[in-house]
Amino acid sequence: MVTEEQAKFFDKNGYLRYGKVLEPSEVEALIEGLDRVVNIELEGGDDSSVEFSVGHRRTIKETQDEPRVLTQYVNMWKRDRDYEKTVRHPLITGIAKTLLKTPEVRLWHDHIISKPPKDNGHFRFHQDFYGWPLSEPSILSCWIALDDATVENGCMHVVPGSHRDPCFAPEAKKKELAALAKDPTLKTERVKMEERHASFGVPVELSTGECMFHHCLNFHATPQNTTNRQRRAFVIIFIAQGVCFNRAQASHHCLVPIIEVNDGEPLVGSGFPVVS
Ligand SMILES: O=C(O)CCC(=O)C(=O)O
Repeated sequence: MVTEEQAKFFDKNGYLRYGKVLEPSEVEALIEGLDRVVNIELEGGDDSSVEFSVGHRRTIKETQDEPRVLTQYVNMWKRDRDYEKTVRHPLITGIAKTLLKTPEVRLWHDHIISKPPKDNGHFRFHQDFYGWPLSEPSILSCWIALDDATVENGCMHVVPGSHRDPCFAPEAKKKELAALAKDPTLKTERVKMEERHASFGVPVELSTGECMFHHCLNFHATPQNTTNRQRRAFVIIFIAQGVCFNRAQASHHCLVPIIEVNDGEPLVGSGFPVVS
């Protein structure tokens, strides 16, 4: 499933280019499910859960005001059986448990992230953790290519080891926020990283059906898709046992309204199922 060497690589570098996890027929089923959801969204959308409207256009405009940095469809597992099967995929969840060193993994959320030709931009370096209302960085993402992902069409670029760099750790972030509140022009290491082009990172090219994992404190970015092909990925975010709701870190996150536990309590509930 995952070798000791792969687990060590992940610990040291904060990412792992794993390889094939889905068969072509499984990818095809996911693409069909996505097309169906996109059509529903373009015909007015499904508002049966708050996050379904997030991250994408619900109308096709003749001229786009601004290219979207990325196009997103959150919690596909609630909308399509094949996606639900994929978030519980034994190989994927088994690797996630090993890399997170946890007896069980819970789903934080999944999403399709796509860079459609002619409507996408450069997604700058960031660490996922600080965008989520969660208590500790025992979280990882599995990024599955639904199209061949290359440098030209905006594959993932990672900064190896950045997840262990004390400059970018939660304690440093707190101090930095306080310093930036006093002087918003401060050029901290984080600000410098955020301003770098994706090419600063290591590209992780993948073929359709292959995946990579990244730690939630690992800096990553994706460049613009400069081709005429789609670049679609299905991303599953797993949390280790015991991660709690931490509202203050990202109080406006789209999933906050469906969190049923109190602030500070372990995140549980039907919206965040244990998947292995
Ligand atoms: O797929 C992309 O373009 C960005 C993905 C990303 O930032 C993530 O999965 O955390």
